[in-house]
Amino acid sequence: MSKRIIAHLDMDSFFASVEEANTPSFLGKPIVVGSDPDNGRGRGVVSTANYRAREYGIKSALPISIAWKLSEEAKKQGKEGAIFLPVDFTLYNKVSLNVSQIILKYSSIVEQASIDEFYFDLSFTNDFKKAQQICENIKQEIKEKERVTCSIGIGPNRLISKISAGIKKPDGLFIVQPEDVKFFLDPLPIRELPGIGPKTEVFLNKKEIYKIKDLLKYSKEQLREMLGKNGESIFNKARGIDNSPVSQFHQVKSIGEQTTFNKNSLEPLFIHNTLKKLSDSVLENFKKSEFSKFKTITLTVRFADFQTKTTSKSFKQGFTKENNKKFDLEVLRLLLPYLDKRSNPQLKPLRLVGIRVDKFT
Ligand code: TTP
Ligand code: MG
Repeated sequence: MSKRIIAHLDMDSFFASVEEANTPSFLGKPIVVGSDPDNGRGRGVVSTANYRAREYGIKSALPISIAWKLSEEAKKQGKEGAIFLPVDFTLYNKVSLNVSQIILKYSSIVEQASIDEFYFDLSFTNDFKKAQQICENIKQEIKEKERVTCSIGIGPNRLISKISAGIKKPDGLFIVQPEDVKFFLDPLPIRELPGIGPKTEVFLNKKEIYKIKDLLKYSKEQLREMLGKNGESIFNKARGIDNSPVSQFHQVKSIGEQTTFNKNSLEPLFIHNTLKKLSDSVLENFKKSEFSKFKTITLTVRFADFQTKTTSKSFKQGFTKENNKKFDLEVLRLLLPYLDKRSNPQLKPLRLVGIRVDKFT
């Protein structure tokens, strides 16, 4: 078997970064996404904070009231107070989907592991240098299109790629070659191993096991005795062994692209040309997929004032990979009402258009 090359991509301070990218006035500000702080009386927790807000000690799972206090203290020191925002899953899901589409252009085997994490298989490159170049391209494209950063780890299996993705956050790229796995893992705290949570960590610390190399002194049987079923898997992980494949089980359910104009516009020719480029690219991606037809087209427009509208239309017969003309025509039909008073009564200029296809067969 030729060597495996697996990458893991994790978005940086995902919810907060997306919020920051979506509202120009938030740019560069400390941002906290989570429950309502209610002037310090709020009862929920922080979902995430961007890296600026993390400088104040604000992070995921911290009570929102404490986050509020930390922000107030920062203000007293003359620093900028944090912007507190509620969770907007629809928005984050959309970006997550866009990110998956970008990765799919570079690898056909992509597994979504959570809203902001993806594994993808780059074994076809048969070369870590080439895999690195691909990952740099992916990072660049995400930055350009979604205006957010991510961190990627590359390794000989999922385990190593996942751990290495966290090494250089934010906006990092870290590569662990097969011959460096031991050198990489040995000094890391045991908590870095997926499967060792806070309780197991405390339990193992009591046995003087702190670093991954400390685990190497124990046999499979001893670890099984200490940790039950999980012990055997920890034995393998401590040695960097992980043969699990990247599974496409979590399949991409739709293909779409969107773009924000450099300048707001209601110029029919410009908007149509922009949309045509997007729909060409969507169709290109669809042609690369294993599906034969899609049945639904969704158009998204965002007005200058950020109001966002979508129109979906389903077609019984669906579109095949050859239906280019018909597809273009239907996209245009969805767009036209937004260019006049039918769906845009105040004739507001647009700032973004997007096109998405789904309901695959
Ligand atoms: P993470 O990838 O764990 O965190 P993150 O992307 O915010 O930051 P990092 O740069 O360290 O990767 O989680 C992804 C998203 O999941 C996060 O943006 C918000 C959500 N989340 C919660 O809602 N609660 C939590 O406790 C955690 C950890 C994450
Ligand atoms: Mg993340």
